[in-house]
Amino acid sequence: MVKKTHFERLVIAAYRLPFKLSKTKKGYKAVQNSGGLVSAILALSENFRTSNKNLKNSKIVWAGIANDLPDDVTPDSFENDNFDILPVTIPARVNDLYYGGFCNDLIWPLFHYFPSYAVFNNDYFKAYEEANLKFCEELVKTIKPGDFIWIHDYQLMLLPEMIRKKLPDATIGFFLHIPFPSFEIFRLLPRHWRESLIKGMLGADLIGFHTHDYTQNFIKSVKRTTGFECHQNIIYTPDKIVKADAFPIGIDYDKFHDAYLKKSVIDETLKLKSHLSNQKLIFSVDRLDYSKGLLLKLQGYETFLETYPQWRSKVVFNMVVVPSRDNIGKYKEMKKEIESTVGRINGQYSSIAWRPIIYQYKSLDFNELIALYNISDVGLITPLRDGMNLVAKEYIACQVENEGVLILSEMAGAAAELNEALIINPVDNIEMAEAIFNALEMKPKEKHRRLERMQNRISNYNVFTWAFDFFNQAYDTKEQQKVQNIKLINKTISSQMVLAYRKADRRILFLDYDGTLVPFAKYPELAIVGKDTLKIIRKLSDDPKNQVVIISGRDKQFLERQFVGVNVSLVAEHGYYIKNGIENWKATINTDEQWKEAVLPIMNEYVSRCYGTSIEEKTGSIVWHYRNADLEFAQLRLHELRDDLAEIIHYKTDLEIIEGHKILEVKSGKYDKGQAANALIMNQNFGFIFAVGDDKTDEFLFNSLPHSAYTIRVGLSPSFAKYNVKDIPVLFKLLEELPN
Ligand code: GDG
Repeated sequence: MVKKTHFERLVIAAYRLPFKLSKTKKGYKAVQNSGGLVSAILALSENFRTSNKNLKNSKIVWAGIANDLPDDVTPDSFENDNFDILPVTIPARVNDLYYGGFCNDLIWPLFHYFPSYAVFNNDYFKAYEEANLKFCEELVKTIKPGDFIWIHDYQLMLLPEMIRKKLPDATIGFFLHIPFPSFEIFRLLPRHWRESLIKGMLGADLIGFHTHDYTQNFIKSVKRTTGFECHQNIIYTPDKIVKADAFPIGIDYDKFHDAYLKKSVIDETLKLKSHLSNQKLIFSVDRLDYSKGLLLKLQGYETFLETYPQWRSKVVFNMVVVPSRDNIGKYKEMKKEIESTVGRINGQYSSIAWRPIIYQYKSLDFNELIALYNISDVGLITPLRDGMNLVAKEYIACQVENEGVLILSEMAGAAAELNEALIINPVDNIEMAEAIFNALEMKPKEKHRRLERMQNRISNYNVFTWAFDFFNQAYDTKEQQKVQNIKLINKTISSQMVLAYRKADRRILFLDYDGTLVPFAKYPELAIVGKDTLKIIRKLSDDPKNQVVIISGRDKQFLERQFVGVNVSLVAEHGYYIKNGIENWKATINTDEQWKEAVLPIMNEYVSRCYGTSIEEKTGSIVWHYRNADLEFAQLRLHELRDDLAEIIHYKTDLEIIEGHKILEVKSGKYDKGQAANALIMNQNFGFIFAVGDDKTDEFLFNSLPHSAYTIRVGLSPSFAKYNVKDIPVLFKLLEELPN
């Protein structure tokens, strides 16, 4: 899977450094932190060194927060074999508002679907910006051309755009380790914050999530927040295309799968077994957090003990809770409640010889963790929400000697891949109790069959496949951007165009109106041509060698009003009417308007069925506008409307449906902008033909003009046009350059 990955340095940016410093007699020593990302990148650095020819000499630089360092700490204190550390320091007060506030009091609860826990505070956002900026400043000092910059998680969502502004050509990937919530949750953020977060992430070339669902949620939020066009999982920002995709993080499978052979693990396993007598073991390990559903897990286990008394004294539940943030009120209370529930259940069901729950509030060392994965009969992983949950995957990888059963919450990202686990809803204590019973009673053959499938999957898509898949897709996206950049008008192309313009004795310029000369407005009547734009057009149209044609879907009257006193030709209603210079309007075809009687009632029905939509009636067409509607809902209605109209079109064969920017239009007769333009250039000898537009209807124009024409699409969408310009201001610059 190495393919295109060939960087010399992988630059990681994550809130937490992979090490903390511990004081020794000689000074300070870097001690590895635990956690999913650290293990993944550590495994990757080992893989670069030992098994990857392309990356043998690649370095990993890791930028993370290193606050409150003692004065005697030097950069050497961080020295280690795997990474070059780039410490980022921010004032403690800012860090509290940034990390404790915006990240953990707002984004964490919101993105884990606990909106009532979310705290909205303007100072939090300011601190979030400040901290991201600090990361950016430190990173741009060190980033070199050719580096792969990989930004991780919800603490750094503004960073991709910040780096992009300083280093436009950098290769930047962003990965979110927690869920990306549905738009209904995301939109709870103040408008400015959510726009900043989305645009911040879109600074990357590639944005990764654990699951397809999170990716779709993100794309919907992009559409709703920015209005950028998205096709499947490609987002067309004004600057470049960005890809969003699912990359379910994997584990270092072999390390977990083969760990049972290690002497230290064997010793630990024997020790644990000696305490268990013949009881079956249920095991769980979670950080103390409300997203983990710890109390509900206890309730599920209690229901199991109640419902299946035959299992009492034959089973033990070892519940490990890893300490976290327990100096904060909410966490402190949660811990108390867990402990009192454990006490109550143990109090109710214990006998002299048996305690149903062994509760531990601590972190385990690696050998102990593996031994517990290894000997337990059931892994009980039941978060209320979890980006992925690596414990579930590690548990599966460790089922070698004593094959166990995984019970997994459907709310964990891991459930998308581990669907042979017993999947449960964590709030349903009856379902959880049944699953525990079924797991304990499951036949070895069935356990083996389920495990085999899951093990195959996670050993194939392991942490290395995950990382290289991400790198390769990022390089693919870069390639796609290059293809587009070739089409983007650069200095050379614009100079050629200016030269061709000047050489020609007769020229014709077709300019679309909405989205090309005038940005879209909330209501069509508000999209009025600006003074500066008129100046540019006048300059072009006053040249006797030029014929300037405004070519639009708008009606005759509107166009006339916009260009009073300007020497332009007008094409209205997508080519239905042409006004050639000072001549009168001419219709290009003859149709009656009877067809409208069949179409109008259907369109009206859709105005009632989709709030915010409206109808515009023109001579040759009827338009359904949905710019001001809920776009997702309107998309649904759009499909239905198309289906309803298809029935009419079936027997009225001269009717046509066209779709443009947030509109669906039904027109009668075979005319389009391409035919209108050809009527204007027919039998004439133009040495320079120029056409610009931004919409699907302009594609007819681009497609039908002679090959020598300079055709340009505004925006980055794929097009028949020869070139793209990123936005209207770039087009105006070009139009200004032509006559000078
Ligand atoms: C984020 C997302 C996503 C846990 N307790 C002990 C211990 N661990 C190790 C496990 C595992 C890791 O920590 C925890 O896995 P998570 O999946 O919860 O990872 P986080 O980094 O906390 O969370 C999560 C993840 O990122 C990766 O993208 O899956 O959804 O919230 O590796 O083994 N390790 C040891 N002792 C413990 O007591 N040694």
